[in-house]
Amino acid sequence: MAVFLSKRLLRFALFVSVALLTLVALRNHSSTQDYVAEYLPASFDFSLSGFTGGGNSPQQLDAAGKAAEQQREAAEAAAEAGVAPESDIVDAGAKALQDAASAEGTLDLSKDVMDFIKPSFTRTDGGRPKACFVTLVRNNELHDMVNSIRKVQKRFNEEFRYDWIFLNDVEFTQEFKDKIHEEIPNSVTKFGVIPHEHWSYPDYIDQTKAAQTREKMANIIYGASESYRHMCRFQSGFFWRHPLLDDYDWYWRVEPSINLYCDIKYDVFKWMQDNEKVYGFTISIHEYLSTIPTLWDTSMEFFKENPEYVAKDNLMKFISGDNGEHYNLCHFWSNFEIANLNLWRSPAYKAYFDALDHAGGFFYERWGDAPVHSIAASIILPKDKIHYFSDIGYHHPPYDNCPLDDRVWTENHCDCDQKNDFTFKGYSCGKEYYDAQGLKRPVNWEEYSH
Ligand SMILES: Nc1nc2c(ncn2[C@@H]2O[C@H](COP(=O)(O)OP(=O)(O)OP(=O)(O)O)[C@@H](O)[C@H]2O)c(=O)[nH]1
Ligand SMILES: [Mg+2]
Repeated sequence: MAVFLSKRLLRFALFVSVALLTLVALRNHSSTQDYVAEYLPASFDFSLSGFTGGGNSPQQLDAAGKAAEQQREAAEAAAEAGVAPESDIVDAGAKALQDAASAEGTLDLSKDVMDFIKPSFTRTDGGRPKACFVTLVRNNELHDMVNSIRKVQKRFNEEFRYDWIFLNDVEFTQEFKDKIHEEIPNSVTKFGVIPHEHWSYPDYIDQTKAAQTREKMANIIYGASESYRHMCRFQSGFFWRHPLLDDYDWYWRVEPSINLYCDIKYDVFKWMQDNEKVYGFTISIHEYLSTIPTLWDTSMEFFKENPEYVAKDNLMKFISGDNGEHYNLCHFWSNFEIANLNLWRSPAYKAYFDALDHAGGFFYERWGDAPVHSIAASIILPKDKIHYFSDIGYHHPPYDNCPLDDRVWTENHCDCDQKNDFTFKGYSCGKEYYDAQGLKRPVNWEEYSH
């Protein structure tokens, strides 16, 4: 009789636990979806986004279900032995489902990229940002590199004295290092070789297919180049993982053959830090579609599957004119970046890069680091974290950013021609940027649009 009763009790407990588990799953489903819905463009198709339950992919749900099942079995055995009250069986099942889901990180909706970056806004050692210049460069670009360094030193760094990091896929020559030391004797300089796995094919890439792509793309700029693809992949997914950058939170990317046209009289890193900005640029431009045919769809697929990475109030409008349906090809020109390294170190960006890398477009197409950085920053950051440095006169062949504000131009001794400013010209994305940020265009912008 006692055995009969306890079996009935157990069946009842199991029934209650299954009912409660279903309720938990359903509740998570609607609340998660509601939470992310406001952060995503309306055109995001939730039916494709892995929202089959609690924001989990089917595999993750399976894992959660299996874990819950195991816990339930254990609880059932314990109950049979007369050690666990019925309520514990229910709690154990529900908890197992939640534990398994949050172990996958899918229910952790606080995985905001800003939580990851914020600690680097509050420096305790006198407020000086942990910042450096970072330059990827070849030995044979020494001359053009020295020209860039001279400009940056003269216009900014003689006063602020931030470190310079130089990276290369091969060892720097002694001549290269000596010349750099000579140019910047008062700055810390560090020279690093890139680890082989950051500049080579991962095992999931079909190298024959990659070689065929290079042949097919021979008539596209850098389409036939293998090293250019390694460079773009490195700038997208690895420069910030180089051990020499571990000591820093902020970087300014500098390339050979660039120019700074105006004095920069304030500490731009400190400005970024104090104003809690994350990504700063000077020039924006449209990408060649033929280099990135599947980048947008691959990216959207990732964000649909991982909607918790989509920032509230993001800058989607800058990169898409139809709320995420299509890419408008706009991107920040990444040869200049002043940004927070923790953006790239964040779980959100790392997962995004990983998805892109596995999709293979760095090699099977010719994905550039500029659209990759830009799509990520525009989606995973709140838009007020992105800053356009209209006051920094900058040149990377063939385009200029030249301050249109006469006061800024004069006070900072600029030597560029405002007529050459690229911001509002046809192929630029300045208009898209101003509109997406809700910024008022300069009064005289039309004068400089042709
Ligand atoms: N060490 C090394 N650096 C490279 C290699 N290819 C490119 N770089 C560097 O990577 C950065 C980007 O390369 P660029 O050739 O300037 O690419 P880009 O800016 O898209 O093209 P350009 O319009 O030609 O300047 C520059 O700082 C280059 O010096 C390479 O094979 N090895
Ligand atoms: Mg360049």
